[in-house]
Amino acid sequence: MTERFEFKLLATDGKARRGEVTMPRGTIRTPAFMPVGTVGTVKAMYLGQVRELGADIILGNTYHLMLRPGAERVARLGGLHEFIRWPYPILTDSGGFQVMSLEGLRKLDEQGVTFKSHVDGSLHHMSPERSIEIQGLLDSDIQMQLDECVRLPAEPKEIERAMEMSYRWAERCKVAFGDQPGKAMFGIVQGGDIPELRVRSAQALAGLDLKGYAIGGLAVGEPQGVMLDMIDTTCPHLPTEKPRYLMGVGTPDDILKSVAHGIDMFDCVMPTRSGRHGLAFTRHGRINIRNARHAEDTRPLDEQSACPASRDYSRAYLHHLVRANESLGGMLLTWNNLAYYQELMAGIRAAIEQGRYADFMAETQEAWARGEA
Ligand code: PRF
Repeated sequence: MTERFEFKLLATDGKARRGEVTMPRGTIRTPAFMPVGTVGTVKAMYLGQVRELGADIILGNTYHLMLRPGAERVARLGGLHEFIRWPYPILTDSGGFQVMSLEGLRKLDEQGVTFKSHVDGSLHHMSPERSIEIQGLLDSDIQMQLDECVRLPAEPKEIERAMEMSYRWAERCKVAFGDQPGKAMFGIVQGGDIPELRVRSAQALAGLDLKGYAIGGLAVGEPQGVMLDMIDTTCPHLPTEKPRYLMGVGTPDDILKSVAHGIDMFDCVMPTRSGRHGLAFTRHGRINIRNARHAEDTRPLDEQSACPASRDYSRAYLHHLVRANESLGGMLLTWNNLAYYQELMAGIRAAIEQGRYADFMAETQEAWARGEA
């Protein structure tokens, strides 16, 4: 296994890229989907299953883990990988986005973010340096800079202020991270829905020569077309030879299209969270299993799937479990959804290798639209 964090482009097809991140804890095949494990668990899944489905990396959250069980405690327990029994790469988000997403008292200025814990109401401060320190205590393999994500729509002045401060925080995070050859710290492009700000953010961050770049501040209320336009505006100003991560995206359709615009990495709570709420993603589109029309449907979600959750249980049973609020309902739907997301990513990677990404996209979208029954 390699000692250094490295990214190799293996193939391209239009703007779509097939690549590989290698690092001491493992290889990440890109385009990659990272299941979200906010508090040290991919909810309702055994990590062994998550691995078997094809996940090369999972995501953890600085904000949640610093509050409970605490970063220093995780470090004393041997680090996050040992604690949760996932020996493969982990990416951690820096915390600012989660603080701002949660209700309650929070304040953000040049120093960082001050917030009240959702666990016990205690007051906390997180600077860019402390965010990196926490991510280090967790022993995270890919650490994210602290940034400020502005919800859209927003005033241009506000978007500009947040983007510029995020850049200054990137500089501070880079210094705090220092030189760690086997790990990476990614910068995060901000700039809302304003092309000129996106370009400035990307160019400035590219100048820091970081090991990877995320595009943040998207999928926060704007139409999908605006998101894809912002990706198109941003990517030409990021170094070709570094991975590009679109944060918090998205639906299978968002992913399919964003890959076509040059994105390499994704994370989203969609397959896990909506699974727990009764929404199944399949090759034939979405199925809301709570719907009464499934009550006596003996067909599985997808009889051709290799995943037992998709293949072996009737829709009627899944409907019953979800309606009865049984944990197994959320477990089986999450399993189905993560299986589908990873199958989609494998299909995407194969199609780019074969130079048939446009056809793959069209076929995949047709199958979703056709549905069945
Ligand atoms: N910044 C950070 N995490 C994020 C986002 C961001 O802009 C988003 C936006 N979609 C999701 N997660 N740090």
